[in-house]
Amino acid sequence: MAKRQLNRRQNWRIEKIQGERAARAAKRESSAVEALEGGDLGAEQLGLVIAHFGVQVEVEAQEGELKGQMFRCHLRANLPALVTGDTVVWRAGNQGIGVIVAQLPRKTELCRPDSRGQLKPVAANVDMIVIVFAPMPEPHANLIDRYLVAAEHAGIRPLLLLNKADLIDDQNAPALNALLAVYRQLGYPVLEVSAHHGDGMEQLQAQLDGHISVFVGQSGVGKSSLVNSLLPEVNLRVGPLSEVSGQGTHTTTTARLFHFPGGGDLIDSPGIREFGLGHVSRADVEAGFIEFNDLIGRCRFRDCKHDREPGCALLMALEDGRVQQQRMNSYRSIIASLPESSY
Ligand SMILES: Nc1nc2c(ncn2[C@@H]2O[C@H](COP(=O)(O)OP(=O)(O)OP(=O)(O)O)[C@@H](O)[C@H]2O)c(=O)[nH]1
Ligand SMILES: [Mg+2]
Ligand SMILES: [Zn+2]
Repeated sequence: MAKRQLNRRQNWRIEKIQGERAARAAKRESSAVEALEGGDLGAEQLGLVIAHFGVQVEVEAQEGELKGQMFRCHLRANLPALVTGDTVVWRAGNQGIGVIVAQLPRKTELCRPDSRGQLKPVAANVDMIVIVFAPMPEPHANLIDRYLVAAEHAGIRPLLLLNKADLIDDQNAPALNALLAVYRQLGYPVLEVSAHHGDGMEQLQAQLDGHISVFVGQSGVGKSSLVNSLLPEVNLRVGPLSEVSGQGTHTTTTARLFHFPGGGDLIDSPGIREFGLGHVSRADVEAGFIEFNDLIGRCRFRDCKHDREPGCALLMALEDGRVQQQRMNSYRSIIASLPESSY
């Protein structure tokens, strides 16, 4: 008990210190904005958020004389958190630093919960989510399925991309082929490429042309390497896998948007360790498993948990192969990880 109280007191202190620090930063920020607004600010104009750095964002001018140029901007205090891909109204300041005045409504929003389980948008206005995986680090079907649920939930088209095809060998091929077969059978588009050797990169470019896409996936699967291969002038930092764990080393720390010369945009995002789905309900998860669409609502019991109930439409479909075992396992693990209130 004493220990728990101590922990609570420690937590309280940590939260207090963090709160004070955030308040000081906000105060500094608002006086910076006030100073700017007191000076000569340019006319309101449209901008695109290219990247986010703590309390500032990098904005690309979308119209007028400044079109295509980049500006660091402060945020007015009343604005919601902005993310890469947001369109904004901003005003240029005198020392190359501007002010964001408003955020335009998002067409789409890809979210994931942060380490405290709070919902955070990762990218705005994308129309394609490219789920990248590789032979190394070893792919997790469950993570891919979580991204698919998030994509279906957000109404964003997914593309499954196996990178590092040059690392496919006799050892890992059977498992990789089985994994790809699961998604091909569901009708999801699947591509195999190698950022290093260039195989499949033209097909990938053809899929990306004219779209606003975001690369997501585990750290170390080669998202930034793919951007470098598609846009050689970009030259992003890439990092080796850890020799100890074989996992990625979290090289990219902030999402960033790039334009394709022929039209379309691409957002590189930081890799993740795990992807919770705290913000979706059981019904959302079921809707995210597209092969369940014809089955949901056909179980004998209305509140069927598709566990071992008699007359369960999902279990029958599992039996005769219309639902694949691997997907059923993912479904169960995702449901088990949801907060109890969403059951
Ligand atoms: N063999 C091989 N290695 C690759 C390929 N693409 C990337 N890599 C290597 O994989 C490692 C990770 O690449 P990154 O591009 O940094 O991976 P990332 O997904 O951006 O990682 P985070 O930024 O941490 O999320 C680097 O050592 C790359 O050289 C590929 O096609 N083949
Ligand atoms: Mg990266
Ligand atoms: Zn059922």
